[in-house]
Amino acid sequence: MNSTPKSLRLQVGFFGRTNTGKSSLVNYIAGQDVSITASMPGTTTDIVEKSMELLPVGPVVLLDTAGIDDVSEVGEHRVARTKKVFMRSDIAVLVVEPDTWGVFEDDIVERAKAAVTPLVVVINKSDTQPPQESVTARAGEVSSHVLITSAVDRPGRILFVEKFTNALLAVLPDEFRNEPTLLGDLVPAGGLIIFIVPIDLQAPKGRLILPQVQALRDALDNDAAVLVVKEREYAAMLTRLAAPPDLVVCDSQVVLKMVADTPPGIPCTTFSILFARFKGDLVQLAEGAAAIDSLKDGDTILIAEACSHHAMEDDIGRVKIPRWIRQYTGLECAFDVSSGRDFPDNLQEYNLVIHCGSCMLNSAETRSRLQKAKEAGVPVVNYGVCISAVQGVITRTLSPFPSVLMAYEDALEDYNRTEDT
Ligand SMILES: Nc1nc2c(ncn2[C@@H]2O[C@H](COP(=O)(O)OP(=O)(O)OP(=O)(O)O)[C@@H](O)[C@H]2O)c(=O)[nH]1
Ligand SMILES: [Mg+2]
Repeated sequence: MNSTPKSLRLQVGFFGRTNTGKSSLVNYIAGQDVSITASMPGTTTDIVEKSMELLPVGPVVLLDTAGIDDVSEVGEHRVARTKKVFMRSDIAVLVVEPDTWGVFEDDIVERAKAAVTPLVVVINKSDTQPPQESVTARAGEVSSHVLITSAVDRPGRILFVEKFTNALLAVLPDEFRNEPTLLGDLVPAGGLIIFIVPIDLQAPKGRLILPQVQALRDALDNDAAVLVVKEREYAAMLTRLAAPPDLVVCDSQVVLKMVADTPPGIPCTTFSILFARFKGDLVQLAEGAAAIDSLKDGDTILIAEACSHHAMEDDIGRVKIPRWIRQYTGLECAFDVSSGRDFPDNLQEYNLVIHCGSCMLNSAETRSRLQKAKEAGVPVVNYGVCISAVQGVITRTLSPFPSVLMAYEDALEDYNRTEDT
């Protein structure tokens, strides 16, 4: 991530009067305190930048600015500096209070128009009062993307970040509109990736499986090199390299060995996680993985297979995953299995759905199943992400995707909180 040059990162500027909550909003989106906030107007005196990965938009820089209504002596300099940030912003976010829209807001709108910078309006502090009609009306006139929020509403954060990201996606300038890639964005051009591919009895004769071939192709399309190795030779191979690899990717079944053999600091993940991200499902699946930690004795888990197959001895879905869940949680849960085209209608009766890698389903079908689970309020995880979780290495395998990791950790906290209450 850090090797993405700043100019390739989408720059999102936050503008508005002093005290509207620009800094609070930047912190809210970043999920951490990067900018100082205070009830006193004029708190932010210089530009504060936060680089982060905001999926599925990609790498972004959030730019927190000083309020443009600062009339103090030094205020003039600050205002001048804020106006400069305007020139740098690819997208401008105008932060307003529920009851205030005046010349300063209009001024920002004019600047955005003049610079042909897309504008998103955030009406903040909605916990203090509902937005006035005049404010929502004016906001709606100047932007088709108006979000109402409260930067102090912690439980509402994930939903807001999703809405905010969708707004950014909707107004994203073309040059930032990347085709989704499997892994090309995770390594610099000329980088080295190691694939750890177990060749066991289940491996097809004489070839690699399609996801591995697709990942290989994606690496080549992005001018990276790939070294393919079995898990047994991996550690020895690492010692032969002059520099550490930029990324290591393994089959979920050997994730524990990969993490054990990979020195900290080298980003590593699994094919399953790469594909879940590629299809746009990773955040929901990571949140589903967090639910494993709050399972209780007697909970019922649905193992959902997309294709009907003969269960093999030591079958991953029917045997291994239930065993790992038992070992990881120390609980006795009940497992139901559904297979084939039909996804049960009684999802709300389950405490967790563990879905197969859905190699037989297209993205639309996978997404509709995930949506169904979301509507039923049931956490859902797939085999690959689940394996990382029950092997206790998920924070490592999600580390190449900071915003996903954040969503996972937030979900863990949320589950803990609901348990406490
Ligand atoms: N109730 C409520 N308070 C908020 C909200 N957002 C921010 N605040 C509070 O409003 C005050 C100002 O927030 P800041 O984030 O510092 O505002 P700012 O726009 O960055 O202000 P300047 O840096 O001075 O321009 C702080 O006391 C925040 O805690 C919100 O959604 N609801
Ligand atoms: Mg501020």
